[in-house]
Amino acid sequence: MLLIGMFDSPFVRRVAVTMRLLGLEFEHANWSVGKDLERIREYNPLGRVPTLVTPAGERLFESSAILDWLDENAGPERALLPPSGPDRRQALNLMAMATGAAEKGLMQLYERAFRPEDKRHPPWVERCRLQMSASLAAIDRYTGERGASQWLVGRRMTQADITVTCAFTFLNDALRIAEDRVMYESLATLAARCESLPAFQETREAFAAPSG
Ligand SMILES: N[C@@H](CCC(=O)N[C@@H](CS)C(=O)NCC(=O)O)C(=O)O
Repeated sequence: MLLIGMFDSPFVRRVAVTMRLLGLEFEHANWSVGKDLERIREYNPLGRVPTLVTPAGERLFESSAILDWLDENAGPERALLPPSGPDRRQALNLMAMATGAAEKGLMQLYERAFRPEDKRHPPWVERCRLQMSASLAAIDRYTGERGASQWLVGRRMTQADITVTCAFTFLNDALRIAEDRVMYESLATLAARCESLPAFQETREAFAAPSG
């Protein structure tokens, strides 16, 4: 199996952590969306990561589609997303807020990485920052109400914990939201607990801004 994309991407990382937790071996193509775009495009016409090449040679795009395939192969007992009902809906909502916050963070970073200074639009960056912060605050509130020593959904770690942690760590690294950390205390506690586990430590990579 080949996983394409750097672990400083929260989308690539949530796939890598999931594969580690499921005990799946994979080769890692540590390619940057900046300098390795053409190589990535040979596998994915959109030039995006993560892209996964399965043992059968299928190419899978989009982290959610890759996670869906990994869960299907893991079987119902080991799948990381709850199978149905309120737990599944809650996990999907938390994951949508976390990936949405990460996307809004990326848009702020791409404004700097890919646009010349005179083409940047501060109101757009501010809008993204607000959306990102509101989403993180909602996850933090939920985590606090649930109790930061618990998993986010049910009684074991699920994809919600993995995705929320990968998004939070990425945003802390890339945008220094740690300055606001007091706003996200419960979320930070949960993320620190996850980050101490081997599957997270083995896939930790400091953020490197892409250059266009
Ligand atoms: N919705 C996608 C988002 C993936 C994504 O935005 N990946 C970034 C890296 S963090 C990327 O490939 N950026 C290059 C581009 O979109 O041009 C997913 O979940 O896989």
